[in-house]
Amino acid sequence: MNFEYLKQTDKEIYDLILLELKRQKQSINLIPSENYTSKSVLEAISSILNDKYSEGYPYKRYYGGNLYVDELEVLCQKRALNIFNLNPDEYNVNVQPYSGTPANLAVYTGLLNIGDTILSLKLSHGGHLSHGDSVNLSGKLFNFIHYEVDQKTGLINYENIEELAKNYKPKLIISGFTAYPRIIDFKKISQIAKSVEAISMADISHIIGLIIGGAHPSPFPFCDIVTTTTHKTLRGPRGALIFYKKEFGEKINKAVFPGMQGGPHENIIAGIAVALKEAQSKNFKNYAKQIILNSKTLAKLLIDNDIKLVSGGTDNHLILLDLRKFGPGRGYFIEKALETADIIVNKNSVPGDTFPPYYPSGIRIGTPAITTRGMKEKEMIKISEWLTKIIKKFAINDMPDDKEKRQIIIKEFNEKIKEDEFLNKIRKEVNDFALQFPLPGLN
Ligand code: DSN
Repeated sequence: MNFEYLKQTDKEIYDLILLELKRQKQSINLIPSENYTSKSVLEAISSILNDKYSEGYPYKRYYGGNLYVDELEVLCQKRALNIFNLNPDEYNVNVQPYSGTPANLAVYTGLLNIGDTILSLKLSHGGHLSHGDSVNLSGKLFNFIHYEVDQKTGLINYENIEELAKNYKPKLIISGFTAYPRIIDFKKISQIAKSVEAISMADISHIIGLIIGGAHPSPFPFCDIVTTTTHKTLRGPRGALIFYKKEFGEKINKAVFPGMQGGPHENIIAGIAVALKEAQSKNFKNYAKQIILNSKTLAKLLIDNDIKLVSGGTDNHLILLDLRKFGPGRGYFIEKALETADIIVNKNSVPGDTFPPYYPSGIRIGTPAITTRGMKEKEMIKISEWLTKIIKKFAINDMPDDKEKRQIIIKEFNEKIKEDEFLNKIRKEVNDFALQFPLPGLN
C-alpha cells in the first residue's frame, strides 16, 4: 500500500498516516490487545465493500444489490464456525458487531430484561469495561455483581463465583477477561452457571488466537454464548463476533440489527474472513505457541530482575506488573517514560489498587504484536533489560493523592522526560532493534 492518491488529494492525512507508520516501525509494541494485520487483511478492508449498504442478514436485506455481499457474509460465518469445529446445527455466529463492547451489549439487551442481574469480574481485577463497570452503559442498564481475584494469589476464585451465583441468582455469568494472565476454566464457570440456571457467556477477545492455536483451552462446547473481538490475537480488522447456541439465535440477531446497529461494515467482515482463513494455517499454530513462549520468558526475566508480577507469572499472552512496592499510582510515570523510549505499554490497575484507573499502580504488557514481527525468546532478554532499567529509574517518583498536586507533578514529569538523556539513549537502541523486525502489512 503506497497511498499515492491520498498523497495527492489530502497531504495532511497522508502525512499523519506516514508518521504513524514510522512510529509503529521503530517502536516496540507491548500492548497485549494490539497486533499487526497482514497485507491481505488490509486490502480486504480498504476495498469497495466499504461502499455497500446491507442492513439485515444474508438473503434478507433491506437494500438491493447484495448478491455478493450475501455470499461473503455466509463465507465469513462458515469460516468462524469451522475454525472452532462447531456443528452448525448446534452453534451459529453473528459476524456484524462493530466491536467488542457493542457485541457484549447486544448479548445483554437481546437475552435479558433491563435491570436483570449479571455476574462478572470486576474491572480493577482484570474484567472489562463492558462487563458492567458503572461508567459503561452495561453497568447503567443491568444489575452487575462482581467477583474478584484472590488478592494474595491473583487467581480467579471459583468458589467465590459459586457462592455469589447462589446468593444473587444471576441471569448471565461472564468469564473471559482483559487483564488476567492465567488460564481460565471455562468449563467450571459454565457448570456454575448451569447450576443456577444462568446463561454462560465467555468473552474471549484477548485469547481467541491462543485458543485457535491450541495454546489455551476452548470455551466450546461449555458456554452458551462466546463473544470476541477480531483485532487482538486473531490479527484481523477491528470488529467482533458473537457465537451462540442456536436457541438464542433470533434474540441475538435482532439485538445486533436492528437493536444496536445499522448497516454492517462488509469490508470489515471480508477482512475478518481473511484473518480466519490465515488463522487456520500451521504457521498460525506456531505463532500462538511462540506468543506464550515469549510471554513466559519475559515474565521470568522480569521476576529475576525483582519486578513483581500479579499472580507471580503468566500462562498466556499478557503480564501484569505490580509496581506498588515503589508506591501507589506509579503506572502513569512508567507508561510515559517507556513511551519516550519508544516502548509502548499501557498503565493498568492491579487487584486491590487504591489509585484510580488513570493513575493506576501497574503496567500491562503482552507479546502478540512483537511475536507477529518475528521476535523470539532471545529478543525478550533485551526487552526485559530496557523495561527493568526504566521502571527502576522512574517508578521512584512520588504520585500524590491530592488532585491539584498530581497535575503539577505530572506536568513537570512530562517536561523533564522529553530531555532525559538516559531515555533518549535507550530510544535509539530500541529504534535500531525494532527496525530489524518488519511489520507484515505496511512495509
Ligand atoms: N481495550 C481492550 C484491551 O486493551 O484490553 C479491551 O477493549
